[in-house]
Amino acid sequence: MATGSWKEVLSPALTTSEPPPIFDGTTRLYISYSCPYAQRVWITRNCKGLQDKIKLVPIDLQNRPTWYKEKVYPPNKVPSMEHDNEVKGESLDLVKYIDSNFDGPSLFPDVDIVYAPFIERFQPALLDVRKYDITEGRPNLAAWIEEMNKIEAYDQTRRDPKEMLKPARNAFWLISEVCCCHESDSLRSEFLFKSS
Ligand SMILES: N[C@@H](CCC(=O)N[C@@H](CS)C(=O)NCC(=O)O)C(=O)O
Repeated sequence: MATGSWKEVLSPALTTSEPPPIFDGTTRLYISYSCPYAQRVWITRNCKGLQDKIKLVPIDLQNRPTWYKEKVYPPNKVPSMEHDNEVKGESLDLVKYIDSNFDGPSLFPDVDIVYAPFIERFQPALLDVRKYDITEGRPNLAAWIEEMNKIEAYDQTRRDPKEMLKPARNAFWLISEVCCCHESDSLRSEFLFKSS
């Protein structure tokens, strides 16, 4: 796995600004800093040491530029990647595509790193909302998380855990509201208060 001790300077997420010069030969990875699907492709790029070959283009999903859907990726989701005059999507396909079409150490079959962005979000969210520690009684999982956190190519993509909590709280609140609408108090308590 390629490593490097330098920290990439990340540009602010694009909103309504002008689009980049699409199909000018630059390989661009369109991501959102908060998206775990995009993050797994971003980690792949870093693991293979492709920071100079694949340019990151961060998009603000809450205030998405119209050119992204119109000119880059009609499904309007991240991640997507512009390479060889084509734009491809779907995170797992992109992980495989980068692994087989670019230089750098091969990630397969050891692709645990694609799960890390999800654990990174579930762990603090469950701890915060349900006071549930997913690592308690699971030493293998705890060791796995510890190993993942040592990977610099991953570390560079991680966000402040506090940033992850707001969407998680909203999601739990939504579940709570849905259960209330269906007068399902027992379901609601199951979701929200079981372990608190
Ligand atoms: N199956 C897709 C999922 C990508 C996805 O859902 N991305 C979210 C952000 S995490 C997105 O772009 N959502 C925007 C939308 O659905 O409008 C993948 O693996 O790449």
